[in-house]
Amino acid sequence: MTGPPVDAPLEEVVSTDPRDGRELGRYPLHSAADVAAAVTAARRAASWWSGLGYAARRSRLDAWRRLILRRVSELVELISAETGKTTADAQLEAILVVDHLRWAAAHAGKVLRRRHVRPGLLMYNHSATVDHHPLGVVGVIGPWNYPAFIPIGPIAHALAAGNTVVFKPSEYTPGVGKWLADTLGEVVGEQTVLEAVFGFGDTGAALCTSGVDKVAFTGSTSTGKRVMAACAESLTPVLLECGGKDAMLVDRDADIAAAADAAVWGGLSNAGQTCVGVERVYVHQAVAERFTELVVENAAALRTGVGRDADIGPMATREQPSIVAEHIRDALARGARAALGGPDSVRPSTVEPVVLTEVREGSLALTEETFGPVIVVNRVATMDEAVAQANACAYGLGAAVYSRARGPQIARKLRVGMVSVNSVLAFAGVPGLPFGGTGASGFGRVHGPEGLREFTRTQSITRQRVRPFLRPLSFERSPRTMDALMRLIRIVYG
Ligand code: TXE
Repeated sequence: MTGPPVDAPLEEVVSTDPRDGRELGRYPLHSAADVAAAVTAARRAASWWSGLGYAARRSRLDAWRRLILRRVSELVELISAETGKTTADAQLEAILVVDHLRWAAAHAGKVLRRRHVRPGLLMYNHSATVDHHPLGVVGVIGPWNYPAFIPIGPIAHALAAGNTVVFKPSEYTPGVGKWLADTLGEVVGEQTVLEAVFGFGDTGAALCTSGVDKVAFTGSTSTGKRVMAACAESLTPVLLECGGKDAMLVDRDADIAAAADAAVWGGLSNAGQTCVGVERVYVHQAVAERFTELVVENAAALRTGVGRDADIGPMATREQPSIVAEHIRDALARGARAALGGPDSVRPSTVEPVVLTEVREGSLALTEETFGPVIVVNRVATMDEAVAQANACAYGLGAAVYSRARGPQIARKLRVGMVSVNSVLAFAGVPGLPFGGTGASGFGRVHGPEGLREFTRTQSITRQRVRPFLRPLSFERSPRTMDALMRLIRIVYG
């Protein structure tokens, strides 16, 4: 569980700017009783919201999107202030927010509408339909690295599917959480369909046991396990997005300059604090030297700092630099080489780019999420070796493959939820694509049709249209009936 960002009195969450330590705002620390009250209110609003239907919800969510766009500079400024990320990174985040919100609102009706299913031979006399009902109230627990983009996935999809949401933003980014809830409140005035609750781990834990109908969590794997354990008590379903250790694979026929550019951006943008950021690169030995040179050259040219002209901003939390430093020290102690930077690159709030090569198996930089501007570049003899090494990791979130001839072929061998071929992170920008991982990266999907269905209860209904000729579902069935059915099945399916 994380501690307060500053030495705050316990009844408040204090948000500060990692660039200069300036206080940005104070938010009430919500107790378990406050969370329960928010969930009760959300449950009242849920029947009204689900009763509106897809078209009316869509028009309200579209109005929210337009409001966000009108005031997008506010959102960008707030994201930058609470996370320290550069304006360009915050703008990209805001663009993704709007795009995913638009998609969820536009597609919920199509994806979730009643579907007819062929009844099959045995039940030929029935009609069969599938409905997707909203669950009711969804609890969303958000992280600090993308305080708007990550939670908007479950929030937009849950709302579009007809649920209401109680959202606990990270204690580092309560202001963004409040801004999202307030702006939606401005366009949906009748009832509160998105309520923000503030606090640390205890508030998140209270949300898990508050009686919500599902919890969508993004954060560390260790906290994800605690969330799942808390939800197990009441069989509350969970969706867990628990981070990654994403690999990029670079084949000998790849566009090396493009791959190096992508590795540097994918690994270092947002100061490396991206769950689908590039943390490890496996590059074919035939091109490894050239690739590594370019990565080092490109990374060395970036400006790190707290100023507005920086390419890499400060780390978003006080804890993160020490985790990054530990991973660098551990890799070097086990025999890795620092091709750029090293332990001295880690300052109290900023971390300059670090490129490590020849990192040995078992090093923390290969097994644990570093979540900092550190790129591991290891060479491999074949792409099969690259795939094996990429897969030899507990995490399985995303990956990237650079290859002119064999990109998708290599991608399909990776045990991850998403892959970008000849680009990085592109899958996160396609709203129709489900987003999520496997293994220690969690399970469940946000975005795309799967992301909408996550927040629904599937109900199957059969309706008998005519009385059957044979009646297998009755004690009145005779041995002759069953024999006739057996014969029929053999003829048709045999
Ligand atoms: O996350 P936590 P932290 C990874 C990253 C980072 C590490 C630690 O590697 O170094 O996690 O970050 C709430 N019940 N990622 O400690 O604790 C908490 O208040 C319910 C990856 O900041 O997992 C916050 O809102 N909720 C990741 C949220 O969980 C609880 C993004 C996440 O916090 C809780 C963030 C509890 N018992 C960190 N304890 C990504 N992949 O995007 C805490 N929380």
